[in-house]
Amino acid sequence: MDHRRSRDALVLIMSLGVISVAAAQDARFTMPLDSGWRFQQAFGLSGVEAPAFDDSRWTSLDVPHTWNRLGNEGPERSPLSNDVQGVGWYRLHFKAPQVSAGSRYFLQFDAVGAVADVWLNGGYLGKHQGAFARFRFDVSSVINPSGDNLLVVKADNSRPQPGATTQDVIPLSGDFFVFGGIYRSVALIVTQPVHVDLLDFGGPGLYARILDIDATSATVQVSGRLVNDEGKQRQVMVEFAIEDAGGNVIASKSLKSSVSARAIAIHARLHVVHPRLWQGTKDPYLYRTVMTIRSEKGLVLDRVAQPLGLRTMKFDPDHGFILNGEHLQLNGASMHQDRPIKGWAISRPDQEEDFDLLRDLGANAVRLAHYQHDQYSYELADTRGIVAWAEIPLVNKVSFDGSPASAALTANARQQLTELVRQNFNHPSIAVWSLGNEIDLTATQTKSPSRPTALLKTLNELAKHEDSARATTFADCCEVGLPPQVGGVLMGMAPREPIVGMADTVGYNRYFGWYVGPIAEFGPMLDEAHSHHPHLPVSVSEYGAGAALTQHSDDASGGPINPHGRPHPEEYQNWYHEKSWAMLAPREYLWGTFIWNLFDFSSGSRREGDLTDINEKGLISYDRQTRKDAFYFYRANWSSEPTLHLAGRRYVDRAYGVYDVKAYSNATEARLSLNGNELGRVPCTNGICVWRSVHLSLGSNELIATAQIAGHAVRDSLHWTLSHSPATVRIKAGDISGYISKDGQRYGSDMYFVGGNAGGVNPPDTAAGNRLSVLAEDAQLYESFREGEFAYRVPLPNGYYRVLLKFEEPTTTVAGQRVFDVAANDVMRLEAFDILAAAGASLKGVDRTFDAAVSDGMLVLAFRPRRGKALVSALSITPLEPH
Ligand code: GCB
Repeated sequence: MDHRRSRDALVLIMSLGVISVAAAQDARFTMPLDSGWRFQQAFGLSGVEAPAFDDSRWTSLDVPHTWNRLGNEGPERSPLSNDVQGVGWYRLHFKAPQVSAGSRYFLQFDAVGAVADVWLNGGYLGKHQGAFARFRFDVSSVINPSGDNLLVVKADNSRPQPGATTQDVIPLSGDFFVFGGIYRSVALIVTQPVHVDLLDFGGPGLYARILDIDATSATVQVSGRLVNDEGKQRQVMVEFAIEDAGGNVIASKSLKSSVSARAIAIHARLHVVHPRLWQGTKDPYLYRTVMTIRSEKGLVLDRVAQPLGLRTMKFDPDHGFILNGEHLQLNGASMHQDRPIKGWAISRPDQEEDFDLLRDLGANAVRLAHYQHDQYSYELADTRGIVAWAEIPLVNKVSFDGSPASAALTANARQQLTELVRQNFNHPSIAVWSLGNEIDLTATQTKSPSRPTALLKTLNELAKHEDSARATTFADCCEVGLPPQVGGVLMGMAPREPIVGMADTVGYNRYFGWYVGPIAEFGPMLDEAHSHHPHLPVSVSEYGAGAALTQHSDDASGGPINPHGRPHPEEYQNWYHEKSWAMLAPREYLWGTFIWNLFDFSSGSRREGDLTDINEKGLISYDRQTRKDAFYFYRANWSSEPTLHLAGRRYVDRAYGVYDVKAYSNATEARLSLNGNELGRVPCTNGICVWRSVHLSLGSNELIATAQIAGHAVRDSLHWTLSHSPATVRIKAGDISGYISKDGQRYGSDMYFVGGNAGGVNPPDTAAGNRLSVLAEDAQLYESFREGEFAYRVPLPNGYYRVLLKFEEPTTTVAGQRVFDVAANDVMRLEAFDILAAAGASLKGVDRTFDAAVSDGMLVLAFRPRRGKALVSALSITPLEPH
């Protein structure tokens, strides 16, 4: 509590657990109800709300709490996991504070997942449907002001399906786990009979709209909702004030009011002279709007303060986001609200850490996905100058069968949108209200049509009605016209309703290079969408790729990735973001870009990378302990903090002896040394510095990068080991990961290739039961391949080598369709080779061996088609004499 408020505050004396009010004179106060709950996860209990119900054997705990636990332990689901979606009961006995007669009492829940039924002293208070918003009950007539009170909450996060308690509660689906329980705080708020409205969809009851700003003044329209619960007319004085960050009143207005009605709205216009603007991360300056209700005698009856940031935000279809009249490139990331073990029951320090990490990344925008986050997160966005995307959890679908949203679901979505807007109206950081995410998705994944437009239309109108000053948006998954593809499989296009253009702006969730389509199509797709809707401001609301901390690749472009499975080498995420950002950065028309995701997060349907129940597209691990390489790629591009990070640090035991070494840095140039030997200086472009063909030594290798950045000397180092002679090179062609053969030989992932395309006998996400296998002793060695016209340029010490090539014919059953030559350093070694003819059948392994001499440090193996495409599955190059 700060000095401004303390003079009006009640003094609470806590003794022996009884709270009494020493100076019961004025404003509201809040008594936390987070401690001392009893909990039981159970279906089918009855009579729990009755005071006589015996909960003595229930678990004692404090809230925030969730019974679910997901995604915290390694590749297998841990026995400690709890993914039960159902009912949990909470009971709390508490004593009300001693206050003056006639006081009003409100129970406040900051969020309960997902549907809450609440009883006080055996009386039913009501239901709240929706896992994310704050809600309150007026309990003045039910509370026992002097004795014991029993508060009972039934929390229900049943999986949404027809007939379920959650069937009309958004979200109906989503790639995140909806944790059950009282996962945010609970409080009792006590007010005088005349007070600022607390039952305005959980909102503060005080709302400030900026009508006009220029360099000399800002006009702010302040509206307060005043409630008189006394039952008789009351004369009061309402003061509206704007305070600067130092607590000085810089504008104010007092209005006399005679209140008889339950709730009336009172408005005033205030002027701020020479306003200091809220300027994003540059200067997130905050004023406060304060509403004070005084009695005729001048006593404070209630007081509410809200953040106020003076700024204008505009969206231009060609020039992106405009803050206070100036273009601002919004470099953003999305975040969920979960952590290992805690799930959604996160703390304020957790939220601060998340925002610290966002700022450390150099981001200036956040998408608080896919639902309303804790109030404190929006406050953090305000105070740190982060432009925020706020949204409701309308995700993936509006019904279970593809029909338009039901009346009940529409009502729930409207309620959740109203709560979002009212509760967060005053946060200057919020730029857009998002009406939903990928609600056109089901049409591409199933053949049922998606009919979201009626709901979108009503939500858009509602958002504009609630807040005419803010833009609306939504995150689109699949524009009509794009071939719907899932995991590389073309799906029948269901008749869909086009939704792009239904809100003021649009965000595209696009995963080129991951789920759908080649990465190079990302930029062109955006240009096409932009020219298709030339008047629509466009953002990229999601793009991202998975990265496992323990899975690695020698060259992330060497093989296809299975987006829905394992492995997900960390280096692929680096490659993906380097390529994606190169396309996004120059497109000035984009009003924002949001990486999916800043953190790994829990999702009950994922078995990917090296984890289970985790979506690992985060730039940072679920436990926030590890910033992945790609984090530093963005930091190098977005932050002015000196950044120098050697990539590939977790891939320690290396498959090959020669690599390009890469650092992410915002230096203009950087130096590298290997085991104390200087390797020279390279320029850093777009945040990337590369030292080509660095030869590792057998054993341990220490790489040290150094640079000067803005007068600071920076340094980063890592250790790689090479445990076999660099003269032995074994490559698994067309594979993004390495492989240990049945006879114990280590094959690195595909590397040193020039040209050709990676392929496999099975598309990467083929289900286990449908996989084709190759007839060979070590079938896996033959299942991937590189094909086309290509070469391998393998760096090797000079000498004589035996080259063993492994082949299989994946497609044709007719000899003569695929015929090619293989030359080693320009000497023809396999002439007019036909795999099918050599193997005698398709999908059958066949090997060829030849010797080759290396005299200038390089073995070039050229695969030249005569008919069809050349192909190879694996290469093993071993020295003929010891090295
Ligand atoms: C999306 C969804 C998001 C998912 C993400 C993914 O498009 O909007 O909720 O988590 O893709 O990782 O698949």
